[in-house]
Amino acid sequence: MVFQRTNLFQSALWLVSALCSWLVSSASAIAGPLQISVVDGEGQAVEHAVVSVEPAAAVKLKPGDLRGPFVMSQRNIAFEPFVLVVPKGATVQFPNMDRVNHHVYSFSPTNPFQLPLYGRGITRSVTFGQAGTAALGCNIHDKMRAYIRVVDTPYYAKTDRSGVANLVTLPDGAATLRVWHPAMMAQGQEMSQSVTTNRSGNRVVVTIRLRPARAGDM
Ligand SMILES: [Cu+2]
Repeated sequence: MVFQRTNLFQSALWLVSALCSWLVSSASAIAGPLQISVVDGEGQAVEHAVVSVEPAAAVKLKPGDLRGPFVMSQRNIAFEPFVLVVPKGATVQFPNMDRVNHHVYSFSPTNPFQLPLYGRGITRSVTFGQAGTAALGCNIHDKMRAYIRVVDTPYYAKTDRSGVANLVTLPDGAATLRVWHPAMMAQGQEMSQSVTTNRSGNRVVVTIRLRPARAGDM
């Protein structure tokens, strides 16, 4: 009899805790999609812009956010992709798909590193523990350029050829939207503005100023 009573008590306790967690999860509602269009001074779509959203209520990156894979390949004597965005703490793989050797480096204050000469089929990796931007180069091939943007939020995306980036799930409420582009004429090549996310979704158009393109820049 005593055993049964304990059982009943435990079931009641479980019900109460389930109810509590349901209440908590419905309080921090998930907002609808946020679509960000990035254009330049002439209204032209800007590709390769990284957009990231930092909710007003601070969000911590979870182990699942760092799962990846995050890959910066070397193929046809070029980095691929040109811009990679990863969450802080992510490990990026650098596979060499070329017949020639590469020596990948970044001298940026954010996560400086060097991967001494390595050849076809070999993958090296680097963990990016600091938010910011790493400009990549190769000691052998001067033309090889790419960027790794490290963000301190799980909510990020990159603009496509039509200058559009979509963030599908966001916490509801006020947030800071950051836009970064390697050629942006602004301190740290980034700008920020306030946005509000809500269930019905939102669209934001961001205009940025780009420095004039030089051969080999992009
Ligand atoms: Cu190289």
